[in-house]
Amino acid sequence: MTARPERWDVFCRVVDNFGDVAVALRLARCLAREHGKAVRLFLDDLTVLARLRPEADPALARQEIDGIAVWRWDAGLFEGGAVEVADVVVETFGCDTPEPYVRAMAARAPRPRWINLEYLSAEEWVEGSHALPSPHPKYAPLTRHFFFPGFTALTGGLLRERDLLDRRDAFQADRAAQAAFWRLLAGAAPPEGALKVSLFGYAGAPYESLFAALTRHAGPVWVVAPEGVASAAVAAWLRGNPPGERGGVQALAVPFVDQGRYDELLWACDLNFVRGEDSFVRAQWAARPFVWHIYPTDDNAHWVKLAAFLARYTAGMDRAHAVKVTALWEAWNGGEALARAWPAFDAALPVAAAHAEEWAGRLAAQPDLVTQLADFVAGLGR
Ligand code: TRH
Repeated sequence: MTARPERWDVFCRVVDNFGDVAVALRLARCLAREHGKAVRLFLDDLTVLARLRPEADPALARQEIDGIAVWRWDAGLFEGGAVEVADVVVETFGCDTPEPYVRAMAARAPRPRWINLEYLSAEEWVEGSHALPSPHPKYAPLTRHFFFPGFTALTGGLLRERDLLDRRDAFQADRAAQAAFWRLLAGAAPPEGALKVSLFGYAGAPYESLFAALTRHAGPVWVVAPEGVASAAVAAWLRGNPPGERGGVQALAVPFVDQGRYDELLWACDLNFVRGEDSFVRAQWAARPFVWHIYPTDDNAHWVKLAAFLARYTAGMDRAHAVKVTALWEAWNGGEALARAWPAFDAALPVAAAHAEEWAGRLAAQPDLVTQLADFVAGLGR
């Protein structure tokens, strides 16, 4: 008789945008595919899932996507103990496991192991907080452990599918695959030798100023912006010009692509503007230069996080290059004109490309987040 797979329940509430679902889905998928877990993903907004995985149907209360059971987290779903508690429970980003479910967890023997997956930050305090237990105030000894993604050996690491880097390398070495990718996405291939740029960011970044700066690049430029804030900025900048082109820059607004294709877009470009959490990590795995638009918070805490990441990312660079990268990232996040920061950054792109490869290689030497999480949970015993 074969043992039944360990059952994991992952909870996710959409705060805004795509990142919450993107991370929860990636985590659930790796647990199922790579670690043989039976995973249920409870999600309060399936419309976001359907953007990332068009096969998802927001009208369905339950469906299977990528080997995961996806359950719509409707009000009242957990009342009366209607949902059986799993062996391991993961709440993402402090989304609060529903009270009736927590009560059932406390009553279950053996008690489920309980994880809160936190947001990614490069700040130093993360190492001290990673894996700390927190007994539930009402249902002790039910204990939740805080699991922090991160960039160092003393954190939980980063989400990375087992085959990701092999698929990236194969794609980046295959010109025919890239040409087919561009044909499908844009209906044409970029001009030979073009600087290929993907664009994904929040409102407030200096898009206009970036486009103006790109017109000063020595050679053709090809900008691709999936539907959203960035594609609207492309449309605004192109208004009144021949379709798709202005000042030597070909700029394309394309549909929002699914999560798998978005990786290919990052792999196919020479420079990626990314944001939030998940696209930020994917850009690092793409091993290409990137610019991060951090999720802005009202208390300005994002500047501290940005500085923490920049400090780690630029630590291995020569000083002059670190200054160029920092200046451009700060201008992008501050909504300032890029005219001053761009030329030096642009000229240093070949150096940045070598650094991006080296950085990705360094991160890849660490175990991925889901492997670390599965090991950590196994170590908690039963
Ligand atoms: O969408 P984001 O801004 O998400 C978030 C949320 O704002 C969240 O509340 C916040 O806390 C978190 O960031 C830090 O950015 P993110 O995290 O990069 O998620 C975007 C996802 O969308 C990512 O998986 C890539 C994917 N994507 C596609 O699949 N296709 C596309 O065309 C694009 C542009 C992105």
